[in-house]
Amino acid sequence: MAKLEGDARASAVGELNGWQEVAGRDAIAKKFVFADFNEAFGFMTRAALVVEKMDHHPEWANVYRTVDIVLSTHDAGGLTQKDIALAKAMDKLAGR
Ligand code: H2B
Repeated sequence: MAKLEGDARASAVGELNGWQEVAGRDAIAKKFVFADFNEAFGFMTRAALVVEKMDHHPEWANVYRTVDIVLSTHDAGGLTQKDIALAKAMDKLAGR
């Protein structure tokens, strides 16, 4: 999968809600804050199934009711359409 560059990258990232560029690397990030741990971990569990099906994995960390997620395609060394697709799938799962 080819890295997103230039206009294609800008428009792909522009389609997303609340995902930010990560300083110093070619990646996007979003902090999800849920009502409580149960909601946060339920999201992670549902997302894990999607992630395995896509064979595309997040960098993520959970603290109580927050889940911090960074998406980048390691095999490509940067952002690809796979990251955009996973970001959209995660937003849908989280209802954002
Ligand atoms: N996830 C992410 N985020 N980037 C990758 O390059 C990647 C992955 N590669 N999940 C996949 C797995 C690859 O290593 C396996 C062998 O398909």
